[in-house]
Amino acid sequence: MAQLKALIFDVDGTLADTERDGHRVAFNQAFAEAGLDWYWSAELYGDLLNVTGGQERIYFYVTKYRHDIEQIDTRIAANLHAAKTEHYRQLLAGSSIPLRPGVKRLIQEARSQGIRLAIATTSALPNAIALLEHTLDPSWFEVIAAGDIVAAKKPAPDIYHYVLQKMDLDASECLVFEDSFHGLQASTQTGLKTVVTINDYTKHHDFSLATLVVDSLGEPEQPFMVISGNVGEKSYVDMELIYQYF
Ligand code: XBP
Ligand code: MG
Repeated sequence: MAQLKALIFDVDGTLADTERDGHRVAFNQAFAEAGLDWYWSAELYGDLLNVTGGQERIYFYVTKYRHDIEQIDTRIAANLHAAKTEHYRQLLAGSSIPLRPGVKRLIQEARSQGIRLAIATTSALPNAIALLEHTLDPSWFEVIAAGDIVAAKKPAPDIYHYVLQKMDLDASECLVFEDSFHGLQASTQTGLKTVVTINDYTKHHDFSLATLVVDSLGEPEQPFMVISGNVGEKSYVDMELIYQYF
């Protein structure tokens, strides 16, 4: 059996619940600022999350929901997305969105054991960095693979291939943390074992390919709920539980 060498984390929905109260809000601020009457409700945003990448999501919205607009100019979409990124960064600076339960504890435990860390996200790099700056420390992560660094975003496996190549590791030496079907497709197509922490937007997704599915990583005082997988007597994800899968 391979030895565990690294943990690879998705960002949005996995490290923190950034979608509904972060990205969505920032998109709406950018639309209002541009004088557009577009508004993405929390419910509508659930459908828009079927497309990964902020700019791609703008195109998807126009195509699916705005039959009054023939098509959106690529420059306008890029400007809207750039404005949204700025709003998102300000939002994180003002009212930082907390990490999900257990994330910091597990990352600190992994670091103390010399386990290497990386990020694999479809979010734009400045957004990923902003969250890490406000919650953890970007320097803890050997590779921060984000946004357009690869040609195809999740569910394509490209971002995970990129991380493995940069770290010079084999898929069998790593464990991934994801929160969505798209993310799980990307990681499992790369041959990576994956722990899924569900959230309100993803709890109905198909996670049958995951190694373990829980409602959060949990804390000693805040046990997780197991959706699928074998955790023995454990009530939160720690390195001891992770080694049971290696
Ligand atoms: C989540 C996403 C991203 C964000 C918005 O990515 O799908 O598109 O919603 O990001 P992940 P940008 O879960 O892989 O981190 O606006 O920066 O593209
Ligand atoms: Mg995610």
